[in-house]
Amino acid sequence: MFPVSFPRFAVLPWVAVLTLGLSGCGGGDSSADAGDTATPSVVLTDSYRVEYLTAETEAMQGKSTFLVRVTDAATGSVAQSGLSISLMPLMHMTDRTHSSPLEGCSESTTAGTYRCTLFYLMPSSMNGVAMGDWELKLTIAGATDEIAIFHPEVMMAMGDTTHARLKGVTDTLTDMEGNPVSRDYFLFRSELSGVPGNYSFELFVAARESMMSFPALTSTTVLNAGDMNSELTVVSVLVEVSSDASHWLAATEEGGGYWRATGLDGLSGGQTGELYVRLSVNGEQKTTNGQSPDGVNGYATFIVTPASATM
Ligand SMILES: [Cu+2]
Repeated sequence: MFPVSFPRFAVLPWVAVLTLGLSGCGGGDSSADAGDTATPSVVLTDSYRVEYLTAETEAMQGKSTFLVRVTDAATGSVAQSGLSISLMPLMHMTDRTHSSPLEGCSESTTAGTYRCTLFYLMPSSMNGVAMGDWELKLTIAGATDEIAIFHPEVMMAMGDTTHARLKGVTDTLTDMEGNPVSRDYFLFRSELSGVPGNYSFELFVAARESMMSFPALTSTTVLNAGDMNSELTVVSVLVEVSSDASHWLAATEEGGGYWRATGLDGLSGGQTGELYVRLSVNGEQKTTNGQSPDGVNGYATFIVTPASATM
């Protein structure tokens, strides 16, 4: 269930989190947040007024998108177009802080309003138990960078699968004690569209470099560049999708970590089904448990419910 594996602390965080949850953590500001808002909702920097707008999609485990409106700090009425805004998500937990995969921010069709897309690895709380606090740090580039920080409440994923994880077998990172641990690959549901007999499933795939870095997986990237123990020069990526775990369709690379398989059969509108996703990097098939592929560990399972057909 923990998306970020940390074997040495496999038990401790739960103890710590549970203790925190039972000792009145509900009095903190996280309990006051609504599902699709962030606190504060407006931040003033030296030059800008930055407003977190109601998310387009509820801030939830998995793919999430939010909008920020940037105006001038003095009047709050002049839209600030053409800015370069970078995003750094951080989750502060009792025992650690980690980041999350992201696409980033770009200006929307409304001048001065920017759309940011990220992929939350964990919710703020699970079944009423606090997990940690999310921080979204937006840095607006300029002569002097200006920073606005928001704290969204991130909901638990319910129903359809929003993301899954596969692990490297010989593809490893070195942990803080110098031991090799499987590299995690995170597969996020991005979009499911189409009609029965011809569905299209888009995924965003990210790789773990560290607790703070989850770059998009492309077929031409270098992971952990410069780290002699963990560096991996990616030369080939194969993402495959199936609705029966027997017939596989290769996904097309769309760029920026997005991969799309089209022509999927075996799903019906309005009915819950399953899609299976396989991932190979440089010829090594990733597995659910980091062991060699044995037939059942070789793919991730996504529960999906295609939209009902509309005429
Ligand atoms: Cu976390």
